[in-house]
Amino acid sequence: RRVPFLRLKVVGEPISGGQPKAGVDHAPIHLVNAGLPQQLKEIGWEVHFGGHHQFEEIETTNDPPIGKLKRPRLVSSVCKAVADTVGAHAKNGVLPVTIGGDHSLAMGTISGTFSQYPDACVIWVDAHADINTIETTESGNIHGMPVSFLLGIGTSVPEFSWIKPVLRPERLVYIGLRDLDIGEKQLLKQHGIKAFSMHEVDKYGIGQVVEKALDHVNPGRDRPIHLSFDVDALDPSVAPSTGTPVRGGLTFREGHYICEAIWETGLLIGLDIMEVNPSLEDQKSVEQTVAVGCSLIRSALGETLL
Ligand code: B3U
Ligand code: MN
Ligand code: MN
Repeated sequence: RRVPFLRLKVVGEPISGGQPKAGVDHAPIHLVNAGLPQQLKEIGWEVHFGGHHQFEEIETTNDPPIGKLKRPRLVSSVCKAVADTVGAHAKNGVLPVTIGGDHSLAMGTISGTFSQYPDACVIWVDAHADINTIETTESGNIHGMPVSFLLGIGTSVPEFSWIKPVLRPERLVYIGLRDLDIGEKQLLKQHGIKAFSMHEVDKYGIGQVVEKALDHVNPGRDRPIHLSFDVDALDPSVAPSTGTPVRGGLTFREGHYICEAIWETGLLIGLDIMEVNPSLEDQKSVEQTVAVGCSLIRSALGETLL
């Protein structure tokens, strides 16, 4: 079935609280200035750019760590606001496209889309599993943890109690993994979560990997799909300006193929492009990474190759 969306909303989220490096909060403005809204209009979308969220009202001066978690109240309140915005767009039949910001935002975007599509599945494209719990996190950076909150695993943190465990382990699949903490590997095994690491991408090729990933989370090709794409899944030679680059990643085409194949299902109901950081590396790298962010979004939204 085709998703009957005619419009989409680009939600720019200038947030960096889920990780330590400044600049990732400026990605939305760069993608918008690079012409993303116009590019999407040219491929037939009615684009409503929601503007850049302002989070001044959120108290950040007194935000001591909870356990190891850094900036927990800031991250939680921003994600809650994102969940409400994305949820409202989904409810209005508008496709929410969220430009991060860091990947902690997915707690908000996925909570938002699942409020409208509880039977959806998630395809998480990333070098990292982002599934640390308060027990397993070594860095305390919340962008390494959103999946555990969405699954409701690990000791719950009252500040994040608004996040409902909307995601079931069998409705989640990863593509592109290559940098996991020991605790994360155990969590993946323990919960039987399917992952296609770079090893599987090499072994089967990206076409087979996407097919197998869909067979796992979406065997009848009838569940709505939320695609959460961390640009660090791409090789650093393709997307250099990101906070935690890991060598040996997806090629330009492999990344775009994933987006095209999800579009072809006709089931896309939510899209995140996360972790572009325009203050890292030189200007050429920034322009390249911003351009890749834009083209991934266009591919996921049906830009035809021919
Ligand atoms: N697993 C590590 C590293 C990391 C996760 N996500 C990113 N980096 N971008 C952590 O901090 O939890
Ligand atoms: Mn990530
Ligand atoms: Mn990552």
